[in-house]
Amino acid sequence: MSSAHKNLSKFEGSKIPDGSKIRIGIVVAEWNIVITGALRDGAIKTLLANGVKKKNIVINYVPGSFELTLGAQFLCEDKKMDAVICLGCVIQGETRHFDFICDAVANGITNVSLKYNKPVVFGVLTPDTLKQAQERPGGKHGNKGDEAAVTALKMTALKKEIEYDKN
Ligand code: DLZ
Repeated sequence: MSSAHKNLSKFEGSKIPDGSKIRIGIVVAEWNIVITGALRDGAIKTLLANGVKKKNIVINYVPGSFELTLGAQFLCEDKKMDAVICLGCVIQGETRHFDFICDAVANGITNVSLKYNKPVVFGVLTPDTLKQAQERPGGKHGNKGDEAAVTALKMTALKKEIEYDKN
C-alpha cells in the first residue's frame, strides 16, 4: 500500500473547517466489522471534535463494501445531507474477487458523488492482510476513519465557499 510507512492521520494540510452547520452520513460495511467499526468510531470522534452535532451524524450499515455505493445513494437522496463517508475493508489475501469489489465501489462512489454533486468519501481499506488492516484503524498508521472525516469536512466547506461566491 502506498501509505505503508506513513501515518497519514498526522498529515498537516489546510485547517480543518468547522462542521457545526453540516449534516453528514456514514455508511459502514459490516464485512470485517471489527475494522470498519473502528473506522466508524474514528470518523465520529473527528466529526464531533470539529463541531458536527451528534444529531447531524446519520449512520447506516450495509452488508459488504460492494453495497456502500447504494447505501451512499440512499443518504444522498436526503436534501439536507451535505456529505457521505463510506467505510469498508476488503482484504486482498482473503477475497477472491477483490478487484471486482474494489473497482465497483471506487467507481460507484465516484458516480454517486458526481450525480448528487456532494462529497462522497472513499474510506475503504484495501490491505493485503488482516494484520495490515488492523494497523490502519487506530494502529501505527493512524485511523483512516479520521482522515475520511477530515476529507468530508474539507470538501463540504469547499462546496459551500464556491456556492457562496457564486451568489
Ligand atoms: C463476498 C465478500 C468477500 C469475499 N470479501 C469481502 C471483503 O473482504 N470485504 C467486504 O467489505 N465485503 C466482502 N464481501 C462481501 C461483498 O462486499 C458483498 O457484500 C457481497 O458480494 C454481496 O453483494
